[in-house]
Amino acid sequence: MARTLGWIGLLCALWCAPARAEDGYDLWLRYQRLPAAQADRVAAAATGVVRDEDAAPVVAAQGELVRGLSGLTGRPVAAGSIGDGAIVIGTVRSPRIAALGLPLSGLGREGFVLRSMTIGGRRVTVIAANAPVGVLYGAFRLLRIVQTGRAIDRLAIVDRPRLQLRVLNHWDNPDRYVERGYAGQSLWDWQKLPGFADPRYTDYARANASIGINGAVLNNVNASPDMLTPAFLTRVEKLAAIFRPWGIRVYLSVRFSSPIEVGGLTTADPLDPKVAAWWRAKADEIHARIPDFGGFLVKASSEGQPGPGDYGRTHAQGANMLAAALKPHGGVVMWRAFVYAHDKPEDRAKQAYSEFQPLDGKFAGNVIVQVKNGPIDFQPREPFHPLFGAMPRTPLMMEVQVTKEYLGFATHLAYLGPMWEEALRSDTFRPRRGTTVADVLERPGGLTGMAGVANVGTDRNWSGSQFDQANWYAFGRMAWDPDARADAIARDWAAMTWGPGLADPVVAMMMPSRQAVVDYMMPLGLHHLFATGHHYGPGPWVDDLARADWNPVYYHKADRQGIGFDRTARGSDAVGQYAPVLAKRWGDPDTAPEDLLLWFHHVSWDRRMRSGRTLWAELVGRYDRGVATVAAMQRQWAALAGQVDPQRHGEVAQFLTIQRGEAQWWRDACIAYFAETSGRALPDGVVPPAHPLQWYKAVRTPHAPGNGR
Ligand code: GCV
Repeated sequence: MARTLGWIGLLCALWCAPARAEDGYDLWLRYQRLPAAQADRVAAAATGVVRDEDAAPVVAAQGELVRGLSGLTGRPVAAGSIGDGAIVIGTVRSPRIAALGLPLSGLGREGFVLRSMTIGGRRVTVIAANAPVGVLYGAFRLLRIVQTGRAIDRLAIVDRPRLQLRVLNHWDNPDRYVERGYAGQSLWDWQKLPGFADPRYTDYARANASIGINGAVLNNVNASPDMLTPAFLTRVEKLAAIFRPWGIRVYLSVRFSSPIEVGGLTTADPLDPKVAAWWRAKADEIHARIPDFGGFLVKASSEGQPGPGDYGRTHAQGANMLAAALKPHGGVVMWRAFVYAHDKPEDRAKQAYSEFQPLDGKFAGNVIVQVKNGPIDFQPREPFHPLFGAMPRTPLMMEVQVTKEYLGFATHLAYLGPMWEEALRSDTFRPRRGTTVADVLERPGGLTGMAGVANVGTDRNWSGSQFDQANWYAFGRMAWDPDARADAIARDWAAMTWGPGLADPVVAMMMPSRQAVVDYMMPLGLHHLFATGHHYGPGPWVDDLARADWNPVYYHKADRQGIGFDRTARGSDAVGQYAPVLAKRWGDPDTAPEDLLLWFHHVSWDRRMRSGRTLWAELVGRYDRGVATVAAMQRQWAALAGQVDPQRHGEVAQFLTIQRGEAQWWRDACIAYFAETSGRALPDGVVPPAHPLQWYKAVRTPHAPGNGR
């Protein structure tokens, strides 16, 4: 029997393994040849790609279809004329498309119709839109359908994005250092720009367009004023030109004090007419170079960044001044609500709400407030941010972190789709039950959007790991449709990235992976237990940092009696920032979800949990469950050897080994610390940490990347 299996394995290695080595550069756009029968079916329905318009996105759509379908069918699919199997693409400007009377009204610039139909007796597939970029999105949808093994002969798809601004925020510095980046250097090679147009810029834009991302903020929110100097703007102009055919606008993060640093003024007071005039002139200068420039992203009066607060002005006054400068050109301001100040004694989780909620309705029409998914800072699990639903007269966009600053960096496999789905589907109960965060983002009549802090860099695989590509992919898909399901997205990504036949086992690894990180790092609502600065590895004991709210002990408040942050009315009352139904539910430890228990409550170690275990036993059990899930992922991946190209398989296998070791490190360090703090013995049968607590406290990781600077 073992011998037979050995032969089958060998044959499979010879026949099933893809022919060429892969390094992940091609992302989910690999366009590898389909199995023969399927390739034949697609080839019959895709004989050529026909267009009669020259707009750059339509040309790009044709090129991508030719490239993709040729690869997938293994036969040359060329630009062609209308015949059986033609793919006819275009906008309503094309008489041929206009004559079809397709249901394009209400689809805006970016929506599309994808339909199998007959033109002049020929069976064709039509991709039609109101504007060229819609055609491009329709082309990528058709390719996705083919890549995931679905049929294309009876298509009747009408779609459009649900949010307007779907942007990647790059935290890239001018020297190419990426803050919280785990995938190499910044993609933007400022030294070689504008002379050298690295082909990678086009591939970046293609990848974004394939998932509907339509904006890129090129630089870090901790912004250098240099970005606004002509030397950089010439280079930004070049990138904008490369991205334009792919429907991507560029944006810049701006430093609020730039009028002083770059403009030579003595103030950046938003109410000073000279300051407003400087920003108007700067916006004019940028738009003269880049007519479709998207606008500014601003981190102000937060974590030491300058802002309107320096002059006693509000965030609305600061944002509106910039908005006025951009308005004549159609630009927008994305103003971040991630603010907290060291001189405020208020619970950090409350500060953004306290500062922004009273400003509801005070922002100009081309301002959108960018709110992180949770009230602290991209932790493995947070409740949704209380500002969602609490500013009904202000457009809000959600900011998520695609790069995994707090989820193990690039080496830990953690699919973030379920985390974002959890936030987007949260019921805000504002103004009424059933109003989810996704509904709040879609608020009609103003700007809408979602931003993701990018995880890409110069690594060949773009994201630092093969599986982190899935987070880039999922971000785009959820920004397009905030009600999209994480598992369906994972399935598409897995089929395109690893092959349709591997979707099931790969999705089975991905779906529990984020909860695994929660479990082995900070279960039951614990948060911010990270070692100092780089946020790599455990540091629940840290209590010596300058600001109270940078210290893990501030967040877990563990002592002999119990653990957790009391955010009820008896404590900081952060729970009071939510709708009354939620404040009541979450404010009672008996009705709060156990996954958020220690976020909102300080409870006894002996508290009886729903499992029947004490809190202490439950906590230890969760840590063990996290490690066990990683061990299971290792086994699942090992079973795919021979079905995945060796290079990518080997890379993932090695990363899983690292993750397994680090999950154990987290589990052991946290259990050792909480055992000592609580004075409790380990529950029966639990394997003790490998080392005493002092050993974990002494661990130093000077090589950990991505630290702020
Ligand atoms: C860009 C966290 C990160 C910082 C980041 C900040 C922000 O504090 O650790 O690196 O700064 O969030 O979102 O502005």
